[in-house]
Amino acid sequence: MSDATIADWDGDFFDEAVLTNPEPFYAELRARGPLVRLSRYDVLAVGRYQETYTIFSDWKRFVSSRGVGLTDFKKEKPWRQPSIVLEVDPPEHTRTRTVLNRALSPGAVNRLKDTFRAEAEALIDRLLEVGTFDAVPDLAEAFPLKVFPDAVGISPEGRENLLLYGSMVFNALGPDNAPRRAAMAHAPVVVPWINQRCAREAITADGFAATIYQGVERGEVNEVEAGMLVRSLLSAGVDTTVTGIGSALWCLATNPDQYALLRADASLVRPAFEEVLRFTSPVSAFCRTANQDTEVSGLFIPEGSKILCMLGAANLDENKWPEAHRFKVARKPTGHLAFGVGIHGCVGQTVARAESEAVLSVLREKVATIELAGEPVWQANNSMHLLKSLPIRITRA
Ligand code: OVM
Repeated sequence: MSDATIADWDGDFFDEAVLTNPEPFYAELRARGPLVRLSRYDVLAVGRYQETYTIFSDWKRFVSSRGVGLTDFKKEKPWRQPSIVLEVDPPEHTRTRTVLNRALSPGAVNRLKDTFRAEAEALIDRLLEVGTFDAVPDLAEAFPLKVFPDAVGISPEGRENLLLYGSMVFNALGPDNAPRRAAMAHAPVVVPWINQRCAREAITADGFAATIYQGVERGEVNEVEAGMLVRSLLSAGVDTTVTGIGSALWCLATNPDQYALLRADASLVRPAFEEVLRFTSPVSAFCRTANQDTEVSGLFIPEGSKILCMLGAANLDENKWPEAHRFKVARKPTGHLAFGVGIHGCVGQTVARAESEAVLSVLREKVATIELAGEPVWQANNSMHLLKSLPIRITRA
């Protein structure tokens, strides 16, 4: 084994100016080598495609059970009871993942497509009447906040808590900075609300949550675990899709030639969304923890090292993606890491695609032009690259 030492860098990913504009950080990270040590946080960081792929897919050496944020669950108490699917390794992971795989299966998601489409039509018809609006609250948040909790099977009231909870979950992966503290301030109200929504008596008879609870009858999970898996859906399914849809609108508003291509060819809806994911990486970074002394690309990684895996940087690596910094709806970026890779790869990606494809399909049919009506504003978040505000103007086709 080679034991070359990983060089230090004092770059600060969790600075609010970097979180809202991460590209320069990503570029410097890739330029500095396969791995760097971020001295401020005493974590390793990886941002080239190949090594990010290697570390993210190797669940034996680089575990999730010690947490996927900066906190090492072996040394510090997590802010909430760990997720029983995200923050575990096989064999525990295999059992819970099976239950989620079934609940979010292609068949289950296919049955929702007509509803997603009808909701997208109703929403975009209303927005065409208005013309100029903020695409973050009025579209990117409005659409998932309607269709996703309906699909899970949770009651309509209090849904604004879902965004507040998502903000806690994703900011909690970072250090104790201002975005994390602002999000956590809502915990006393939001955490009990979420936990109540996950209970068997609170869910509807026909959603993803009901399928998860069928895992109890099948002897795969107990009732407490089923509630925890519903919590996973509510943790991971809202902010991510809000960000994906918002970033799609941002990409199209700022690349009118690419929107014209999409308008001309319905078969580009799916690849266009994959390119949005590659180009913007809604989840910017998750950690893994080295569970043994090991090496990657000839560099020594001591046991216990946290490794910040910069999916956003890997998705912009010029060595993997020619013209990586251009948004091209026809690129078909197979192998992008926006959904992760390996056993922990996004279990809800079929739902995410169905939601975004409903929105993009209706958009390309009904909307002739999308343009900025003001400056886009990004929201500092410790593990997501998301918009706070996107003023746009749309015209009818
Ligand atoms: C969870 C979960 C799963 C994926 C992502 C996520 C950090 C949470 O199981 O709670 O966001």
